[in-house]
Formats: sequence, C-alpha cells, structure tokens
Amino acid sequence: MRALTYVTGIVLLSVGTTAFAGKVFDGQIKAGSYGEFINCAYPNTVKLDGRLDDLAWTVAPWQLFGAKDATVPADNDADASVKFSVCADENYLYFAAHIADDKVNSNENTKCDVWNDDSVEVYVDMGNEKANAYDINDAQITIGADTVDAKADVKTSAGILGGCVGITQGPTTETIAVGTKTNDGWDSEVAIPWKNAGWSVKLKDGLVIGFNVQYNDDDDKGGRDSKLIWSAQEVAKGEGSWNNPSLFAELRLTNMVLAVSPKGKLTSAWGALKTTR
Ligand SMILES: [Ca+2]
Ligand SMILES: [Ca+2]
Ligand SMILES: [Ca+2]
Ligand SMILES: [Ca+2]
Repeated sequence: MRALTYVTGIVLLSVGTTAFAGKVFDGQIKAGSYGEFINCAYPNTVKLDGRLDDLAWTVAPWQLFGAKDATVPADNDADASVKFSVCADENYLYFAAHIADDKVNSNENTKCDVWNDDSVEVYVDMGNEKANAYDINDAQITIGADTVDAKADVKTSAGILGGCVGITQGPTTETIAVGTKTNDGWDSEVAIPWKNAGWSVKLKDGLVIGFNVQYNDDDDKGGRDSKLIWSAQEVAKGEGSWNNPSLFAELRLTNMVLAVSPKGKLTSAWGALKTTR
C-alpha cells in the first residue's frame, strides 16, 4: 500500500498544474474528450453478469476519473477511482465500471439511500435538453455495491437501485445492474433500456445524449466519505447533477461493430488497450 501511494504521488507531481487527473483509453474507436464526452459504439451486446470479460469491453474505449476528480476528493486512486466504458445495442445502453475501492461497504444504506454506501451513479439526459431541472427523460441511477452477485433482472435491480429524484426515478427506469468483487474493489455491469415509461430513443450514428458518472466512496460506515465526478464542468461548478442535467457531460453514439479482425485475430487496438490496463 505504501508503494502504491508513492507511485500515485509521482503521477500527481508529473501532471503539475493539470486540472484533472482523469485519463482516456482509446479502443477500436476513440474514447472522446475527458470529462466532456465519451464515444459509444453500437450495435454491440454484452452478457450482463457483472464480469467485464466480454469482447466488447476489451475493445471499447474507456475513461478513468480518479480520487482528485471530485468535489469531495478521496485519498488516492486506490482509495477510490473509476474506469468506465459504454457500448449499446438496439435494446440497451450498456455501462461497465472497474471500481478501485480499498474498503467495499454495502447494506448499511439501501435503496433510495444507497448513495451513502459505496455506489456508482449513472446520469442520463436522453433528450440532451440540458435543462436546469429534471424532465421525464432525465434520470439518476445509483448502483450500490449491494448489486454484487445480485440476480441480473429488472425486478431484482428495481428493489436495490437508488436515484429517487425527478420524474423517471432510478429504480423505475427498468435498469438491470449486477456486480462482482475484485482484488482492488468491485466491477459493475449495467443495462439501461432505450425505451421505458420516461423515454424512447432510436439509435442513430452521431446521436448525443447527456451522460455523467459519479462515485460515492464510504469506507467507515455512516455517510459517504468522498464524491468523485467524471463531468469536468460539474467538478468546476460544484456538485448538482442529482437535480440539474445541465451539469452532465455527453455520450456520442457511433455505428461500429467492435469485433475481431477478418483473420480472426484480435486487432492491434485491443493489444494496445491491454497493455495500458
Ligand atoms: Ca459481462
Ligand atoms: Ca475507499
Ligand atoms: Ca432531458
Ligand atoms: Ca468504500
């Protein structure tokens, strides 16, 4: 742990006055601009089992927000950081997160209060209106570590998820979420439907939706300890995505099947990504 802290310190020194510690990892498509937008390739499907070993996740672009990309920072990236990716098929927007968290804490605060336990939050503005208040196509979906090893179906997830704000509340979005424990934290794999009571989205190359990701780290029970945020403008202006979609960043859809090369070998992009992970 001491060695890890030392390495993190060196990294922070080396970036000097750079405002954000976040990183992007290009895959078969470019990852986008850190804290501003992420590219999302479709049609690509993953098996929703909390394991991020699907082909799509190995070649998709990823972005990482760290301990200092926050309104309430964590100690270092081993304490809390999130590397996430997205892809989509005609039914779902898929979200994957590899979460580094030195103490995974769950089942103290549940359902609408799960934001006080370890939880990753996904925000969507399906119409990308960027309004100052939630409309029917905006949602906060809070996915607690209590989704680890949960059954991957709508009914189970609806009984676990938080995000009880606005009109289309997180637990009613028909989102499915399942996680797994890892050596340095937990992984989360999530499917958000393109069609539900709040919105109906038809996939189109170049379509942009409002999108944001956050992490609540709780290591010592009670309330959360830190608040990590991907959207760069929200970090700058102060936390508020839970009631203000204009603070979200964006997700851009790109029509591209993420796949192996015609020769049946994984592309060089996958090799490059593998070495950076
Ligand atoms: Ca999977
Ligand atoms: Ca932690
Ligand atoms: Ca909206
Ligand atoms: Ca924690």
